[in-house]
Amino acid sequence: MSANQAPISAPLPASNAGERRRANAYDVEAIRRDFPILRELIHGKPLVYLDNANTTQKPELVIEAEAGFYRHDCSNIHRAVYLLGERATEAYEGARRKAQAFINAAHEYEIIFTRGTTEAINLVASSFSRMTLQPGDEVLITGMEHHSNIVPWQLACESTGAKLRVVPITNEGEIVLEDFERSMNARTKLVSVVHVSNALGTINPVKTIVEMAHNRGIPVLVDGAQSTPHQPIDVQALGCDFFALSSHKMYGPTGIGVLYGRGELLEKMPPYQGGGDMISSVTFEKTLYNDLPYKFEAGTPNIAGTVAFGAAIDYLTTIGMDRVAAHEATLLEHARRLFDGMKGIRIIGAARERGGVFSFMLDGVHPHDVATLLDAEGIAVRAGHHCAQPVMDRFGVPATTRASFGLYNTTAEIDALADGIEKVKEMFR
Ligand code: C6P
Repeated sequence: MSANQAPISAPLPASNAGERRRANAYDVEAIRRDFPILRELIHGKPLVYLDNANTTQKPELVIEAEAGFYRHDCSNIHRAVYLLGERATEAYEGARRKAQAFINAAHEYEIIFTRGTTEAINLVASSFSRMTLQPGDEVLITGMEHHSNIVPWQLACESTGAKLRVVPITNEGEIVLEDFERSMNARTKLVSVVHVSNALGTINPVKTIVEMAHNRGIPVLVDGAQSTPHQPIDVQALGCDFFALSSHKMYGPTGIGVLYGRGELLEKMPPYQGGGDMISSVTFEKTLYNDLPYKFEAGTPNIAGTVAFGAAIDYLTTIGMDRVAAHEATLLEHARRLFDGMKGIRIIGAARERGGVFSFMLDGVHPHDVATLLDAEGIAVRAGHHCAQPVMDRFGVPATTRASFGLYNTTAEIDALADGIEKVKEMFR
């Protein structure tokens, strides 16, 4: 134990964790013991980590899976005939099957590994657009998108002459479905919409949006960066054509994520990048491309990260996403009771359906000062525009302070946040 760590009982071995979860009700203290960083002291105080929308902390078994790959199985994939190569390939492809099961994709080949949500959206914006968009066509997004679901479409529109169209959001931070319906027309070639807003917490009715778009024959991409870590995802039930997610928001490593795509669309789409592994044969005259999913996975990927992402999926599956969702709903309810009606605070975003994201402004205090003062209390929250500048513009603020919850947070930590906010208010009185 380092000098920066608070003494707590040792984590149970990973092999016991599953048994423990199945046997017991949601045991947040046992879950916390799986995360070594939660024993860190920050400025001498216990860490209260409330920046889960930004990235999540990693359980011991994910850290061990990544280290274990390098210790025992390190080799490149899909090309070595020796045993290590076989083990590495099996571990990598095993993670693909885990991701497939986790989001209930119909086929393994519909899971494309990318660096994360951003690259997954860029892949579609680049490849699907080259195949589809003509001058005058439209791509439809909403006013609450992350920059990762805006800029790739601006680039695609610039290179094809298509137009980006935006469905506005209300003062509550919701989209009005009738506006959505009205914004689609014969030129709309793709709808790309965030499932859960990282800046407002709004949960969008993506199943309904998919139905509305499909009635007009328009495919739909769902940005699932902020939904996948918090609720069960079933891409077949949602009916979407593409779904993007990031491992690092799901208690897995950075630099790995997934683009789910419906097989028949992926089959038709041209490659995104060229290089090793995405080919079946190359001559100077002509290259034939590999089958799915490899057609979209050029070059040596983040193998160890992918294997550890598989371990993170196992971890979430063992706990159960429905139980994660139920736990986080109690956190949200607790936070609502504390913050709704608190003096001197303005909550940005009041959607009826929302996840565990609290964006707020304190009267007369800059969000960065709020976050810095909370850090002195050991509380980690994010301040800034959250890569959603159009949302900030919509609400007339330059930035917000944002607390976002994860599966290991407790109501006591939300109380600590409320106490911290009171202290900040006191200092600026
Ligand atoms: N939002 C946040 O603090 P990447 O970086 O590719 O893993 O995820 C990008 C992304 C895409 N869509 C949404 C809705 C997101 O929230 C994010 C990442 C982080 O809110 C970092 S800006």
